[in-house]
Amino acid sequence: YKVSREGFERCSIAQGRPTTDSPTAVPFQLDPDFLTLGSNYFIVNTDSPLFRCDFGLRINITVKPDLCRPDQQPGSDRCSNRGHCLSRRTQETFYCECCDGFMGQYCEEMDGCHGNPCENGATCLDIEDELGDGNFTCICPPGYTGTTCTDKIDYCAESPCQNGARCLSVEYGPQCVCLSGFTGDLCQLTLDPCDSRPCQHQGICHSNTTHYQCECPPGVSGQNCEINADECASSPCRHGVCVDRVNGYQCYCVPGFNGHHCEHEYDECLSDPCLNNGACVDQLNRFTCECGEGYRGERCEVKVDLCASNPCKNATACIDQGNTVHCVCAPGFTGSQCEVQMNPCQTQPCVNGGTCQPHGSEYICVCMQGYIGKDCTEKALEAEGDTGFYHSPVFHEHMRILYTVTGILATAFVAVIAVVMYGVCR
Ligand SMILES: [Ca+2]
Ligand SMILES: [Ca+2]
Repeated sequence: YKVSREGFERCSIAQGRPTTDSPTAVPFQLDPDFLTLGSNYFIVNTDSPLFRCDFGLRINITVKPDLCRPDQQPGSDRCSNRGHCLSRRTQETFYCECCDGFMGQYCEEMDGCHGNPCENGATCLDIEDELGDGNFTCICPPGYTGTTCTDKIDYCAESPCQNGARCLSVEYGPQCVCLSGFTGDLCQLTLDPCDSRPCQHQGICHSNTTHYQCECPPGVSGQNCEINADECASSPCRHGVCVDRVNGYQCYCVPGFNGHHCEHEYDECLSDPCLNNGACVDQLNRFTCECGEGYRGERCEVKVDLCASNPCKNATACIDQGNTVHCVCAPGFTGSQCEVQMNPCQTQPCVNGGTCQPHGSEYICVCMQGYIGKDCTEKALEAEGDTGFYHSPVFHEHMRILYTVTGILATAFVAVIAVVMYGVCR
């Protein structure tokens, strides 16, 4: 049965068509009408359990076209008898594999380039012709000519170089070696001696056909203005590096100096860099600050606590006023650091001829006769008058209390008597 590919793979003849009346005939024969180009699938059908198709009674016949001879010449030789007609499993047709020296689909053409007839690296091209002759053409590399490129071309044969130049025939053409004063590919041009710009340092070139002369700018000399006078020779830069120019020089100052000759020392204090009233001192390429008491740092920017070292000796408070310290002294002391103990008698507190005697931070007045009180300001009572004795302030204080108490008691006594008398008389 001729079946479809699907039927072939499933071993089914359901869609098949019978190919012969006797499927078990040996040898198995197929009518060519059943075969078409490409794959043809067949299954042998039989009722015998020994010949089931799963035992391998399936046939796949591939039909390939024969491309080994022209269609219009069915009786002609395959591959013109100059090659083999063959096909490989993966190829879909039969084709010609030509013998050496032949080419074309049917090997009908002689390969004119067989054996590589072109020389000197030339490229060979076969010429197709009906006669099948081995004709070819060579494409020569530069510098070669002839049928097989064997001849070297002489580019100097026609003397292309002018003005007495020597000619060299090289790969791509003539090469001319010009005599002095000429230029161009063929030395056909006259050379201007100024074309090579011989004058240096902006010198101006003047020429006739063979000679030139340079007109040099100020500061340079020599035939080609090549000598640049050294204007730095006199060391004009006082604090800097001198660089020679044409007809001049330039000074590059070291840090801290300016001016055309680096003669000015720059004042780094101009910007007032020191803080907190620090004094600026101009130096070479820098400044220093002399800070007042109470500040430090490169720019006097750091505050120092002036009270930290306890400068005040006998004080109740220390006040940091920036550059100075103010000490608030305890009573009895003076001086900028309260270091001086005051004399309590300095103010002469004892009056009426009294004598002052220091007693620590206090004083005691020794009064003249007839005076009492801390500062001898009170007059003594008459009763005590001419005893010629003087009392200390403490004694006077006791006496005053005694008098006061006595007075109060006397007044109370008189009042009691008066009350009693008043009651009795009623
Ligand atoms: Ca110079
Ligand atoms: Ca300076």
